[in-house]
Amino acid sequence: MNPLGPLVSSPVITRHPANPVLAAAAVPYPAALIFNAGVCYYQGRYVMVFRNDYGSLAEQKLVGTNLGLATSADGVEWEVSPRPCFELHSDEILRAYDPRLTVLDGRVYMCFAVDTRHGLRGGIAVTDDFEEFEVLSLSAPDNRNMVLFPERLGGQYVRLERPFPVYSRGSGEQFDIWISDSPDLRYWGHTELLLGGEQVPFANAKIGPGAPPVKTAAGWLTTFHAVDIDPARGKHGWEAKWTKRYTAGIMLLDLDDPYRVKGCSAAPLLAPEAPYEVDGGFRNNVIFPGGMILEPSGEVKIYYGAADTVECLATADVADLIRLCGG
Ligand code: BMA
Repeated sequence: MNPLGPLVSSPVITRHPANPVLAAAAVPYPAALIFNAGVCYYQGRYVMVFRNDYGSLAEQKLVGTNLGLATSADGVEWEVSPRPCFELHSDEILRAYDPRLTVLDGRVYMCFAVDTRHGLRGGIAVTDDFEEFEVLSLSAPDNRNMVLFPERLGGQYVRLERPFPVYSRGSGEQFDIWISDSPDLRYWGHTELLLGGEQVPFANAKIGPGAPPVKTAAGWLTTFHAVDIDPARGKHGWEAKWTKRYTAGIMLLDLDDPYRVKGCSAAPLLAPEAPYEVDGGFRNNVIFPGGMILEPSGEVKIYYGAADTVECLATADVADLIRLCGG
């Protein structure tokens, strides 16, 4: 694979001056890394479910993962609930992480990744109050980064996902974004390739879905993450060697037929540049977008985990994002 060299963020994006908008210090229970959150607007409040890898920041040691809950009146200042809201653990299931939230028919659906002893699975749960969650389905391994559309299309629920076809795609991590539909959120099929990693000029390895799509007149707008690997990269975080960089891209899917990509940004929407993205984190150079809210004003709030350590916010104008996708 060819190293890609420096990548910069699109001029249409503005990092919020309050970044990081959420970090471990604001969490009233054991917490170390707060990142890769799902965000939605529900019953008059912004709601965030965030990943909490707990342990010790000072000792650079992690012992477990749960999901925490935070709410906000403005999407910038967050108040964290006193207890974590979701955790999966059994003899088979090691942990659930990387939540994404979709409001659909007045309920909140949460997609999440699950590490199990026999592979990585994508889960879907539903809640009305962020206290009780009903797990509706867990995919076959290996699959994760699932995001659910906020509407049924042609009567079907639709999700984006990212399976890991190791055996057939050769060595390395050449993984792509796929799309499936379902009559009931439990049984998924009609699976097709949506976007191949080779179509993204700022990836030389895997890509995967980001935040659940938002509806615009031009189409479904959705972020994705793109990974490039440079074997020459050395220590960029806690580990001895971290050769990956994660950037965020944006694409537009056809409104009636989301199996059709209308356009995709040719350059990153967000590339790691700010201090909290490139320095002092668990894994530096990681931008992992998991939440996207379209405001009535046309402002788009994009929430992303930075350096696998803190949660951040960037904004852009919806018309600019559509233009980046060639729309
Ligand atoms: C991916 C996932 C994400 C994480 C990213 C960078 O494979 O594990 O949760 O943010 O790697 O470490």
